[in-house]
Amino acid sequence: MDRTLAILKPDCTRRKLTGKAIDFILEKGFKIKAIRTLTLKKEEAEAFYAVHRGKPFFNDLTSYMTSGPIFAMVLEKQNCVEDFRKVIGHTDPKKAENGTLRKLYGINIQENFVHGSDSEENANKEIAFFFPLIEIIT
Ligand code: IDP
Ligand code: MG
Repeated sequence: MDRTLAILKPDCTRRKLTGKAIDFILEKGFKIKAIRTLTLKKEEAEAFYAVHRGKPFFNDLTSYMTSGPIFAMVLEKQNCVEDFRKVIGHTDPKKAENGTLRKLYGINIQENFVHGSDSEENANKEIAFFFPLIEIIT
């Protein structure tokens, strides 16, 4: 079964929206195969978002992502990567489709509530970033 890496970002945790986000994700048919909460260190956030190094928002992004606890989750479903990207919506909450997580709860293009892997290849890498294999095998 296909898997993706989801992150409930610090603005979700800070506003105590974790439960609502998890309910929403489960109601959309995703299974949570693994979950953990942690606060990223700066170097960890920089490594996770390495593809964005050099962009104007990189420093703000990694500061924001280290500003408080996050929840990282391995989600499972058919067509998981693509379907979860649909569920979270456009990067910018203002442009996100109605009924998506970012439209419902995102604050702005940076504090946009949730992360979802953008390809199967990246999903595998991002899952391995947060979870040892033993935690996600059934
Ligand atoms: P994605 O999360 O929808 O895949 P990416 O372009 O991969 O979007 O950007 C990663 C994260 O960086 C976004 O989720 C958001 O938190 C932040 N970000 C992206 N573009 C901007 C921007 O133009 N200004 C500030 N933050 C941004
Ligand atoms: Mg991305």
